[in-house]
Amino acid sequence: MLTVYGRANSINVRKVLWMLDEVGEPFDRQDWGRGYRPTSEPDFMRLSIFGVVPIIDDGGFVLRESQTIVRYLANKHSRHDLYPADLKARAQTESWMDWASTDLYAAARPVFHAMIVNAKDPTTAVAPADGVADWAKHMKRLDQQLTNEGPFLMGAAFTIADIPAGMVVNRWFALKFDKPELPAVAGYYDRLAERRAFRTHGRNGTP
Ligand SMILES: N[C@@H](CCC(=O)N[C@@H](CS)C(=O)NCC(=O)O)C(=O)O
Repeated sequence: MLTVYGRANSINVRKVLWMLDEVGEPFDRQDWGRGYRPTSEPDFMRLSIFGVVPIIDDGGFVLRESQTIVRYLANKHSRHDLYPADLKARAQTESWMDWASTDLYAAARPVFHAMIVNAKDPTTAVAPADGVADWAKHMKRLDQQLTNEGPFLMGAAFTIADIPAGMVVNRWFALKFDKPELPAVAGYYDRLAERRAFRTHGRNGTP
C-alpha cells in the first residue's frame, strides 16, 4: 500500500492526502516533520535528503514535492477530469498550481508563521499588518479570477488547480484576523467544502 511520510497538519502533506481521497487510493501515513519524528533521522534521509514532507512510497517508487505527487496520482488513476489531457488546459492547470504554491503561499507564510509557528500563544497571536496586506493583495486576485471565470479556477469543474489554492484559502479563513470581504473566495471555500476529501484534510479546523 502507498505510504505517505508527513504530519497531517502540514499544508503540503494535506494537498497529497486530499488528492489521495479524491482518487480513492488507500494509504498509510507516518507522522514525520516538525513536532513529530525529525526528518533528519536516517530512516527519513534514506528516502530523501531534502528533509521536507511530504514524500510518498508507492510500492518502492519514492516521490517528493507535493504538487508533483498530486499530478502523479491524477495520471496514475487516469483522472483527466481532474488533470486535463488537452495541452493548453493542462498548462493552465499547472500555472494555477504553481501560482498558489509560490506567490500566494509565500504571501500567506509570514502571517501563518507569526500566528502559529512562532507564536508563544496562538490563541492571542496578532497578525502582522504588512503580512496581511500582502496576502490580501494576492487573495484579491484570486477573488477576481473566481468572479470572472469561476466557480473553480479552471472554470466549471473542480480540478487539481484547486488543491494548492484551496489549502491557502482554508488557511485564510481558519486564521483569525481582520480581513477584507472576498465574496467569490468565500463562495469558493464553501463550494470546495462540498467535497468530503476537502472537509477531511482541508477545511477541518486546522489552519
Ligand atoms: N516544495 C515542497 C515543500 C515541502 C515543505 O516545505 N514541507 C514543510 C511542511 S509544509 C516541511 O517539511 N517542514 C519541515 C518539517 O515539518 O519538519 C513540497 O511542496 O512538497
